[in-house]
Amino acid sequence: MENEFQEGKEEVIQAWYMDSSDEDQRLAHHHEPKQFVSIDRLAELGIISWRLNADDYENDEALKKIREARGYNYMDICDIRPEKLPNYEAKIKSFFEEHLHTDEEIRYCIAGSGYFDVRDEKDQWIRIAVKKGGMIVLPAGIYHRFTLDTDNYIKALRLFVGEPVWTPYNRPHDHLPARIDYVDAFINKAAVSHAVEAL
Ligand code: KMT
Repeated sequence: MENEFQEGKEEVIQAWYMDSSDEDQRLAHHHEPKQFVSIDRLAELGIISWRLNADDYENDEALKKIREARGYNYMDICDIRPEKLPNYEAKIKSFFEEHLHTDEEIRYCIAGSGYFDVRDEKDQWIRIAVKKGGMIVLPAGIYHRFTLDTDNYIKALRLFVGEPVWTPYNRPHDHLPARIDYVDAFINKAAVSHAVEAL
């Protein structure tokens, strides 16, 4: 399943290491020169992604297949733009607080675009730019945050297994079982594989 629906994915999902400037969070925050991060590296951090046909999300067999395989029975739409989202400024601020969830965060961008930032195994920020047609899964326990880009608009499907729980646990919440499991499954492994590559 993780290897299906990959064609053309790099057109809608791109990732790079962020610079540390405290300029507007909506800017790209590239290093100079740019330091792109491959989809394989994201997979090492437990991040899964697909490219789907966002013009047909209501009838799309590919989306159905993913939902069935991964048990994503719940789905709703969030429309994030200044004129649509109640409490826009407060919500944007809370999305950008570094946090984790005790379940996966599954988002499918059907219009607009946005940035999902995640921490790598060395605690560096990787910015994942997602555009229309990009679907990503951030694993339970990964520290992350979200921001709109300078277009100020994303429409995304939110999926979930069972009754949705959106609670953000702002960093630090290292004692939560979801965090401990994530560190065991991905952070320690990624750190070891990079140490071996460096030998
Ligand atoms: C979250 O939980 O951070 C969000 O839902 C961000 C917006 S998803 C496009």
